[in-house]
Order: sequence, then C-alpha cells, then structure tokens
Amino acid sequence: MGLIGKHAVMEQFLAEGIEYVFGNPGSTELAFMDALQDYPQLKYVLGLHETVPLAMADGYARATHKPAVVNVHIAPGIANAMSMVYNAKRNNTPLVVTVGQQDTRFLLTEPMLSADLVRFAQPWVKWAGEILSAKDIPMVLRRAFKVAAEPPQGPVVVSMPQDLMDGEVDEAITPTTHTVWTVRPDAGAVERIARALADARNPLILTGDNMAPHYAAPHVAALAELAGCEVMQGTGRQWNFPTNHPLYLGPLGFLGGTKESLAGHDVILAMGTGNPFNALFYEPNPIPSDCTYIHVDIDPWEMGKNYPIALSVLGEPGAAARDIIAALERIQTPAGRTASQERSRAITARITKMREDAEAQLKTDWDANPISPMRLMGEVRDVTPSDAVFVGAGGTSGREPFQKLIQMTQPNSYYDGNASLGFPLPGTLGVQLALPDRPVIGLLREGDSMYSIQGLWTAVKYNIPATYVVFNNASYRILKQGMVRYLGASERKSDFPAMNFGEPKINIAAQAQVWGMQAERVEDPADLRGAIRKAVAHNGPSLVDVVIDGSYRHHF
Ligand SMILES: Cc1ncc(C[n+]2csc(CCOP(=O)(O)OP(=O)(O)O)c2C)c(N)n1
Ligand SMILES: [Mg+2]
Repeated sequence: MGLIGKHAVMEQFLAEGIEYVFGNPGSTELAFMDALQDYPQLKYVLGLHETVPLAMADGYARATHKPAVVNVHIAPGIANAMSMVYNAKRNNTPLVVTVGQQDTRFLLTEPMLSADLVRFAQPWVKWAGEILSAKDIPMVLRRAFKVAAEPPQGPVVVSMPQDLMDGEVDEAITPTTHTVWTVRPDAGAVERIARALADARNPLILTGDNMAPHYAAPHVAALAELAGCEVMQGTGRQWNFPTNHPLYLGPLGFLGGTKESLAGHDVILAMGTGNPFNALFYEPNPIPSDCTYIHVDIDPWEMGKNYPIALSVLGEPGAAARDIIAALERIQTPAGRTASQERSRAITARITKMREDAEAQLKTDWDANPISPMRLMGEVRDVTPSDAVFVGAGGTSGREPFQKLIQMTQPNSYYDGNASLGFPLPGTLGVQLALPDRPVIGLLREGDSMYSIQGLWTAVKYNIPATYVVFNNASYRILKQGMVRYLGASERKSDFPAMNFGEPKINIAAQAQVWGMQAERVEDPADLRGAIRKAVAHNGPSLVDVVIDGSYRHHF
C-alpha cells in the first residue's frame, strides 16, 4: 500500500525542507487542507486575499533563497494571485504555487470554478503543469521545485485536481536533486573583460538582483576596488551590494536619469543585473555611444537582448568577478594600478560629499511641519539597529531619503516588490518569518498598502513581530509626478483626477487597530520619535502611520 495522493504532497514538501504553506483555501483544496492536519510540522499561514500569501511567500523565498510554497483556490484564486506572480516572475522569486482543480471525472463538463489553469498561468511563470494521475504527484512536484530553484529562479504553478488527491502513489518520496549550478565564465572572455578594465579611463560596474542568490557582493566589491570603478545598482529589488562601500554611488533612476548616470563612462560592466535598464517611461538606449558595454550574467535572455553590446558572457557573477580579478592582477601595469587608485579616491571623495549634503538636507528639513520624508527616514535610521531588514522604501516620498540615509551592510537587508502594488505589507511578514532573528521594518505607503490591507490581520493572527512605518502622503504621488512629466512644458494644468485621496482619509493606523495591532497615527513632528521607538521596541506587530508632506516639487 502506497501513500494517499494528499499525503504524498505533504511528504514531498517535507522532503524539500518546507516549513510554511502560505495560502487561501476553497472547496477544491479540501483534501489538501485535510492532509495538513496530519502534518503539523507544516505551518499553514492564512491570508484573506491571495495577494497576501503570494507576497508573503515571495518575501520568504527571497530571504531564504529557496522555493516557498503557496496554495490557492482554482480559477478565481489563481486569478487573484497573478498580480503577485507577475512580481515574482519579474523578481526571479522561486515560488511553487499549487492550485486546486476540479474533479477530473467531470472537468470537461466545465463545472463551477473550473478553467484551464495551466494555460491561464503559463505566460507569467517559468513552468505550469497539471497532475493527470495520482502517481505523478512526486514527479510533478520535484519538477516544480527544480524549475523554480534553477537560475534564473522564478514562479511555477501546479494544478492539482481534487479527486487525484485521494488517489494512490506507489513511489517512494525523494527530495529534489538540484542541478549543481556554478558556472565559471569562459577564460577568453574573462581575459577580454580584464583588458577592457585595464584600459578604461572611467569604468562603471552595475549590480543587480542576480548577484544576491550567488552571494557575489564581496567578489564584485574586490573587483571594483582593484579596477577603480564606480558601482551603481541597475534595476534592483533586493540587497546586492553594501551601500556603505566607498565606491557605491546608489541606484540608477528607473524613472529617468539613467542616461545621465551612464554618461562619461567608457566601460560599463553589468554583473548579474538581469536587465539593468528597466524604465517606466520611454527612454532611448542610455548607453554612451563610445562605451564598451559588457554583461556577465546567469540569464542569457537578459544579455544583449535590447541594445548593442561588446561582450555578453554566461557566468555566475561572484565566480566571474574572482576570475576577472585574477586576470586583471596579471595585466594591470604599475601605472594602471596608480590610476585606478586615484580614481577610487576621487569616487570616495564624491560619495563623502554626497553624504554630507544629505545630512545637511536632513538638518534643514528636520523641523518642517507637515513632517518631511527626510525627517521620517532620519528617525527610522536613528532607532533601527544595524542588522535591520527593510521591506519597501516608502514609495516615491521615501525612496530618495532611503537611498541617502539608510546604510545596509549585510546580505538579506532589503526587499521590494515589483510594479504590481501590494507587496510590501505582506512581504514584510514573509521576510520576518524567514529571518526571525533580525528586526524587519516594512517601509509602507498608504496607496500600495490598500491593495493588501488584509495582511494586517495575518500579522496579528500569527503575532509576527514586524514593524511598519507608513509614509502617508495621502495621494498617488507617483501618478501626480508622472502627470507633470506627461504634460511637460505645455500650458495645460492638471487637477490630478483620482490621485489625491482627500476625505475620507486613508488611515492605516485605524485599519491596524481594528485587528488589535499596536498602531499610532502621527501628524505632529514632536510625537514622531517616541512613536517609532515604541513601535520598534514592541514585541509583536506594530505600526506607525505618519502623515508626511506630500507635495511633489520634484518630478523625475
Ligand atoms: C495592481 C496595480 N494597480 C495599479 C497600479 C498603478 N499605480 C502605480 S503607482 C500607483 C500609486 C501608488 O501610490 P502610493 O503607494 O501611495 O505611493 P506614492 O506614489 O504616493 O509614494 C498606482 C495606483 C499598479 N502599479 N499596480
Ligand atoms: Mg501615497
């Protein structure tokens, strides 16, 4: 006698080292939910809309660097889940999304809630499949875990017809054997990259999210130091590089300004960036025309797919940096070494000046009323320990202060969603479950939070001790900025339809208090420090909703 299908599912999860199942159940998941009773080692975390478990799982998976499991309910469940699946695909998050399907005995009669779940999910996932026979359960799940975890990582969907959950599996459960995935770059290509860096006048290294899963930061930092390179983050949704590194300038602007950041560089080396130029509004090729543009990555699709490129090389960014260092050490002349050290000194002097300017701005903004986003971020910085993990950056209001004031020195210190709203609030909870020994601070904004506000219930329900700080600018500020940009120099003025919340106010503290969370709304700058200290010190979930100056004087 083998295992019952539903038990095989749970056994496979245990074999993969799964601890949490994030989900929202329905009638086609009853066998799945029933089996959970027999496996108390698997902790089910309930979210009251699919955005919540998906975003939690996304944060959890990226913080553990392993696939996380989600279970959602047939056609409507997967439909609601897809905005976060989209983020997971764009962020290369390894997710195994399981979804209940109708009973195969009458699936073709188009029963209630049924749909072609595989075809529906397919365009936005790495792989989607449906179990056709109970005996296939271990094979299909092993494939799901393998595909989700293989670089570039990403979400997969497994449709599980409910009658097959009670079928029989006669195969022993074995954990997925993951592909050994250390790819050293081609030696000839390494030599060419080292020569380009040795000859460069003003080289730039771009970092990105394919560095983090490969722990590439120390190696890429050592390469930047040897070659005398500025370092900037391309598109990034997690911690890839120590922000206090003396050569690290900050991220390229995704709202424009990329061309300006790249201007004057004669060599640009993208290391594990995925697509480093992921803009919101049209911009032409930002790479200077006389520049040698090189890309080293684990994802061939993202290399050289848009703009002309001198060299694209398949390789793990950390391993590649080590190999390039070895080659450069051989090639670099004493004069070249001196030049690279002089460049490094000049970059560090610029960064020191930028930091001083940021502190001066913080001083100027400190007593502003309404509270300035700089002041709020300054307060967050002052009360958070150095091992804090940040989720989100407080939207358009918080982003610039975050980049100017917050230093993150160790891996796994930052996560953000992608362009689908709703990630940061539940994502914070997933990251906190993954990193229970570190303080996790969700830097929310009110508009985004309303897409997954039910997550506050989950935080209280499971007593997940994350701290939330809301940058509440009472508006869809980014859209106002976009409108200003869109109208440009034209005479026409906009009254920003549907972009100012006005009355009734979006009060996130009140939303949290409904579920009994310790939460406070702050409008007076004098109350800010005490409120944030109290929230960070609280042994359980807590929230400070801060009404900030929402003016949009800067546009991109
Ligand atoms: C699911 C989804 N719906 C709508 C949008 C469009 N959208 C992008 S940003 C934005 C407003 C965000 O406002 P908020 O979170 O308050 O941040 P702020 O710009 O004010 O800093 C909207 C509605 C989106 N990106 N995703
Ligand atoms: Mg807002």
